[in-house]
Amino acid sequence: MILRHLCLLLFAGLLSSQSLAAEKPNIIVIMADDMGYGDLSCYGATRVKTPNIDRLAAEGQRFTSGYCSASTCTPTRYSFLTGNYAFRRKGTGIAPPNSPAIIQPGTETIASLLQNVGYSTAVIGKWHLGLGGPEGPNWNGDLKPGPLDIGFRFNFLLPTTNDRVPQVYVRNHRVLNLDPEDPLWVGKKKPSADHPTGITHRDTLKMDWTHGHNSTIHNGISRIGFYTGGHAARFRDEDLADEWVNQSNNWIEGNKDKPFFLFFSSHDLHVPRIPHERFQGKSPLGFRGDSIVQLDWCVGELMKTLDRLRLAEKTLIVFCSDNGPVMDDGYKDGALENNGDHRAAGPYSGGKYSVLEGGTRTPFITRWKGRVPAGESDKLVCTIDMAASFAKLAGAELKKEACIDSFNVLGAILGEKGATGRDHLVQQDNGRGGNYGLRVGNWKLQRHDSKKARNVKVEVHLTNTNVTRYRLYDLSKDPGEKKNVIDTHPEVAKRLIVQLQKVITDGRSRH
Ligand code: NG6
Ligand code: CA
Repeated sequence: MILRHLCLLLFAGLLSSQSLAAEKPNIIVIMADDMGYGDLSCYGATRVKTPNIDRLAAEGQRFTSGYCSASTCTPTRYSFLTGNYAFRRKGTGIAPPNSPAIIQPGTETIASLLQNVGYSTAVIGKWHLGLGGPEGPNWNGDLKPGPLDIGFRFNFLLPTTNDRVPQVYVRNHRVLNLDPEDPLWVGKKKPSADHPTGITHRDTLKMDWTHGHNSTIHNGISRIGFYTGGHAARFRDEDLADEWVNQSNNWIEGNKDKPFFLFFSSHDLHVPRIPHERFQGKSPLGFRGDSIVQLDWCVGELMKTLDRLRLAEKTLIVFCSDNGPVMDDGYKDGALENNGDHRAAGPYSGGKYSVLEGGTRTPFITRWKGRVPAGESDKLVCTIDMAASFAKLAGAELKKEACIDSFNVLGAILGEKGATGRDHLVQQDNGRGGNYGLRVGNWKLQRHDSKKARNVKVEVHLTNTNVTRYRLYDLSKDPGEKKNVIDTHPEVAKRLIVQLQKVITDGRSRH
């Protein structure tokens, strides 16, 4: 009898995230780039079909209040890895081609937390968090510090983002296939008067630019920044997705015998949107939609690998995005022209670069076969919370001074009954000094600090914040943030203004 009781207790304990013994499943985080809330068929898209991601959602939890922490790439990725809001640190805005490493060795990250408890850890895909010391990346030598110095055991990277130079892979500390006879140079200034650019050779481009993106040409596409050399190391844009999948499959296969953490960091659907030839024309939305189809294929391949290796029941997959959608982000790829009635941000307003919901409320799906029940969740969760949540899941010790804005929302991630999400979330647009959003329940406060937004009509003056401008929305009635209700709810506005300022001033939000 006592034994039966004990067994039952143990069993119940095992099924709850509160259990003392860590479960240590494999963890794969698939992060899409620039994907909006409405870009997947499981989130309501009708003009693009995403059967593989839909299957993930059908077999797991599909969140309706899943967020990334910023509406641009670098700050979201910084926050995802470190568990710290990016607005707390200078230099966390969109990183340029020659950016030094933004996350310093010694910083606790999601990868170091998991590595410390025996996980194999890898990042494959887009990095965009800088490489190298204060002088920037040493492209022809060791690219240190990089992911290997903050908790990853393997990296295979697109160093920045593919509209920025250079188009080379970085495997661990080195540019892959670099011929020392043909050194790689990357810089801000045109290297010679006759260096072909998107301006001088515009008529030769296979995809024209609309703004910026008119410096060095590679693969018929002009980019942000200049580079020369490294020809043997250069890749074709069309092959990126295949490479991420091949590298991931090999790595999973080689690490299947102990728990692993893979950050699969897709470049789809960031510009330049150049899907592989076999995906071109596969959606009626132009290359933007075709890139969604390509990403869906990648997810399907990863799922196949897990099934083949019988790992689906030992692996938690989280699918998320790094910021909301954008149509024209610098190239004429037909995104706008072919968009029709597709609503990339779903019912929300704004998108990439914005603190409106469309900027950060994004697809968020968790699947762990046999462990996470199928269903929909309205719990508030954010990419920044994965650090604390996975620490709990894997039995890693989370020190008070680490991951200071990351909350343990593991119960919500696992779809457990009665679990709660966050009770508030700060959203931001770019690095330090940008604009903010604060969601508390159904209330949404916008705080516009940037000069551009200062001529909005409504002002609430508080002594310590009298240069900022605020707006308030009730998301339960107005998900599109169209009707500013600050005048009719001044007491709510004041409460939220004080709460947001406290998160900023306190220097941390997990206490
Ligand atoms: C902007 C680029 C945009 C994109 C973005 C970063 C211009 C005019 N715009 O500065 O094309 O690269 O940075 O995107 O250059 S992110 O998703 O990586 O944050
Ligand atoms: Ca992005």
